[in-house]
Amino acid sequence: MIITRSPRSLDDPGLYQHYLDLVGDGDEFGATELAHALLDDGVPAQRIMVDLIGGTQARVGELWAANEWSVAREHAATAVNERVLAALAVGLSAPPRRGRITLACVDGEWHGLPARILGELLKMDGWRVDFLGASVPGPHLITHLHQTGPDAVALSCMIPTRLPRAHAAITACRAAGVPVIAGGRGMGPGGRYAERLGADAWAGSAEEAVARLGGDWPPPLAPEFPTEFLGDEEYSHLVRSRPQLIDTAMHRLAAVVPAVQHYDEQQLEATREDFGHIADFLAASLYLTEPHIFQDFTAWTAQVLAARRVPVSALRAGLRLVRDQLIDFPAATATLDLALADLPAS
Ligand code: B12
Repeated sequence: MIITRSPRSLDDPGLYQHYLDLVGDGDEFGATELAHALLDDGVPAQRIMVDLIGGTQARVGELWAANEWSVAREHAATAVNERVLAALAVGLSAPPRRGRITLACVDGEWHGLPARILGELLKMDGWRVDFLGASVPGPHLITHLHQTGPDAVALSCMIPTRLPRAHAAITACRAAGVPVIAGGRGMGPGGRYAERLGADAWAGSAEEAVARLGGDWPPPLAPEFPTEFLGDEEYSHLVRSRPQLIDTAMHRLAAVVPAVQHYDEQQLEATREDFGHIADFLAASLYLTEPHIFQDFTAWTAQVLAARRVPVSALRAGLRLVRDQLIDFPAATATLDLALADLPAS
């Protein structure tokens, strides 16, 4: 008897759950086998990479945020996802026929998988890709450009706190005569910050980037760099005073949130990191004069903390401790006030 089975398809929601279970279990073998089986069944590699691997990565992060998965489980699953992507890509690169691209995540940006996926799609489309990895310091990126002379830099920024560094990197790449395509969620809805930071192009997904780079690339270099000045006195003050701001807030926190007196070392460290994120998101908001960058962050942080049984009142108290120290800075206090007004009541 011949047993026939219908080909596996990405339209099957159960398949995503199965793959998530495999990566969540650290089962690299099983996850790779499933990805290869899809390829054998005729699913395009690009779809497996973007929809299955990329989609699952988003889910992995959400499970971490909801406190359903530990950091260790998230890291292990991310590592498996990266390995599956690499295994799937073997033998799929087209011979280089288009040109050479330097692909990097902005300094301080550790969300590396989206850029990796982009790199694989570009290679399949005939680009030679130098992937420099997560968190690439600007000067190293520029040295690499001088050494390799690429046709483009593709810069990934998933988190808005890295936008000031992205701005510096984009400016330096363009000064070196290499056009920049920017992407990643940190670039804002519709990529609106990419243009303000002077990028030559933006794409919202790996496929869009492939199409953009395969079209009329390079775009004519604008005769002048964008002249918009970003990062005023308030931004500079916040960046300079970041260490004292966090120290003072930590010092005063126990007085307003008594539970902090019983925090262990790990909880104190996590709280200190949270104040760091508050300062960095506020700075990014001021840099671009976009208060909603900070509002989005605080709304999301309220959910993350709630999943860890930290009441929203603690976040509110933390924001007020930061506000108290920035009383002479009207844009900063206005941004904090908007975020405070937005938080849920309890
Ligand atoms: C997974 C994840 C993590 C993992 C990262 C694991 C890893 N090593 O990659 C962990 C849990 C460690 C993590 C940590 C943090 N994260 Co996180 N994370 C996510 C999550 C859920 C998924 C990101 C992802 O990989 N998506 C999968 C890819 C494939 O998605 P994609 O965006 O569709 O990718 C496409 C495009 O963006 C585009 N693209 C990407 N790069 C480029 C580049 C170019 C040139 C082009 C053209 C296109 C392009 O092409 C990609 C493929 O089609 C997102 C939320 C989300 N749903 O995206 C939050 C998110 C990015 N994280 C966020 C935050 C705040 C953090 C932390 C600060 C949390 C904390 N308090 O510690 C840290 C910061 C880490 C750091 N410094 O970088 C925020 C960012 C805030 C914001 N307003 O945007 C997000 C948006 C969550 C949220 N608020 O909803 N995170």
